Amino acid sequence: MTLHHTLQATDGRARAGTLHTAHGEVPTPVFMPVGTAGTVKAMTADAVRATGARMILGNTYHLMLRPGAERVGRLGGLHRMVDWDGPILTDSGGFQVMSLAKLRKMDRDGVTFRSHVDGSKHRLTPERSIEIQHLLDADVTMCLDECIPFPATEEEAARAMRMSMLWAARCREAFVPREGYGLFGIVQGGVFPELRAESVRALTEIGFEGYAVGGLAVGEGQEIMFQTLDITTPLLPADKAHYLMGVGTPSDLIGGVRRGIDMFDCVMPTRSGRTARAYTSRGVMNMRNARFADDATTLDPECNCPACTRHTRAYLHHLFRAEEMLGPMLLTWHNIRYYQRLMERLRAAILAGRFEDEAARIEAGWEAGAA
Ligand code: PRF
Ligand code: ZN
Repeated sequence: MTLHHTLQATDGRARAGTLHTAHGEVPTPVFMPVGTAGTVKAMTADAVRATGARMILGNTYHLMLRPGAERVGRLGGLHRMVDWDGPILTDSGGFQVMSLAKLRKMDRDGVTFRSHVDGSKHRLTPERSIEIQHLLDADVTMCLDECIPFPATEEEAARAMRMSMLWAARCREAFVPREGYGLFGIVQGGVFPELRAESVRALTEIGFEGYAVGGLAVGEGQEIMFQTLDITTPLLPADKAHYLMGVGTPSDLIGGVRRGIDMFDCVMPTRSGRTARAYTSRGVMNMRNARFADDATTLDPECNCPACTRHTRAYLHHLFRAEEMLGPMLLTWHNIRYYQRLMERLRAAILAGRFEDEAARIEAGWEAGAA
């Protein structure tokens, strides 16, 4: 059987399920730490596992440029190269080309661009993106799509969405099915309800092992993102996994789960960890802040990560002020653990039929900390 998703419980539109993959089962809702270039930055694979993370994300764009997809294939695939025996989802490259590459030239067949690393010229087509993701040995392969910036006109959103749907059909053709592996389609269409509905119809007609909502968290703000989810997730096949790409803050994750999302990825916990921002049960804290210099208390008393169980806020503050590597390492560990625990709590609450109670309890903690 190909990769698939089963449901254990629903509470409102929130869902608790399991993603069944070639590299094991993943309880959902799930947050996938981002391992862009073959590493979750500042973390060993053992450390990532110790946070409770069960699935990570890798990037076609970065890995095709360095060390090269064929080379990763020769090294036995991404799991072997990074020592991650759990499932891996890879993004298709289109989004990263648009945000990182230089001199991009998009045509109906694909996109040509220059590497942000060394300026060398490369081309991604739907077929090449799928081939690269096969070489990486991704459990979940993503279709090549075009994510437009916000704001965009309805004409521009329609053009990009329809081209992405043609590319999705070519990705489906190019994808070689294997036991436990799957291909996800990506819904586009900006903030326009009719375009989102047309995109879902096009993708479900082709048929995928899972469905992602793309084109959100690109500057539209949380309210418009939630409104777009409200009109999109109810249209997705209920028996397939729903993945919200590149999202988000803890508040975004609660709102996404509430609206029927099963999977998330975001650089936020890792990137924030490297810049001294800690997500805690009492809200966000910047560990560089002078008020932590003599603070001998625990970063987050509700957390069981090494930063919280073995160190003080004052020590974390010192590490960042002294620009020691251990600062980013400990805070990345903490932030990923925080995101994992958030997902664990939401899943348990859905199974118990008290999702809204738990969401309110978590949000009350952030507000108490802000006061
Ligand atoms: N498409 C792809 N990857 C993505 C996005 C998208 O729309 C987003 C949007 N938030 C993040 N990553 N392929
Ligand atoms: Zn912690």
